[in-house]
Amino acid sequence: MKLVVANIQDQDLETAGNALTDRGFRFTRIGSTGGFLRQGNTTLLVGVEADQVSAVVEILRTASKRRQRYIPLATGTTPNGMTLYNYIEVEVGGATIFVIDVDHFEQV
Ligand code: 2BA
Repeated sequence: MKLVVANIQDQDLETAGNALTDRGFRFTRIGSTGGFLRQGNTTLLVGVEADQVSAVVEILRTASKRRQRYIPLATGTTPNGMTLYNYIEVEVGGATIFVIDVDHFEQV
């Protein structure tokens, strides 16, 4: 058995979740925060048999969109002490996916 750990953007959660449910995959969603942007995102945990991993990855690939984010970068200060910012563009997504071997699984 495998555990697919997937980080997706919150905006893609409904599409991804519906597609996984429609195909009969069970999953847990966890609210998470990206370390770089410090903005909310979602982590999905999907437990599947090894031969189903590619189907899950394909669903996530289809559901997850790439988007632009803009983050402030301090570039200096004005004479009266106000901080000046420039915004830099960062591309986020689709999905960041890890596939982990599961040593043991049971529901009691
Ligand atoms: P964040 O850490 O907030 O990163 C958001 C986006 O910022 C990243 O998009 C990437 O384009 C950029 N970024 C991240 N770290 C950077 C750095 N040190 N320098 C320049 N740009 C940087 P994605 O790569 O699509 O990642 C989206 C989210 O997926 C991440 O949000 C994080 O929550 C998760 N993630 C990505 N790679 C990961 C990893 N190796 N381990 C754990 N989580 C990861």
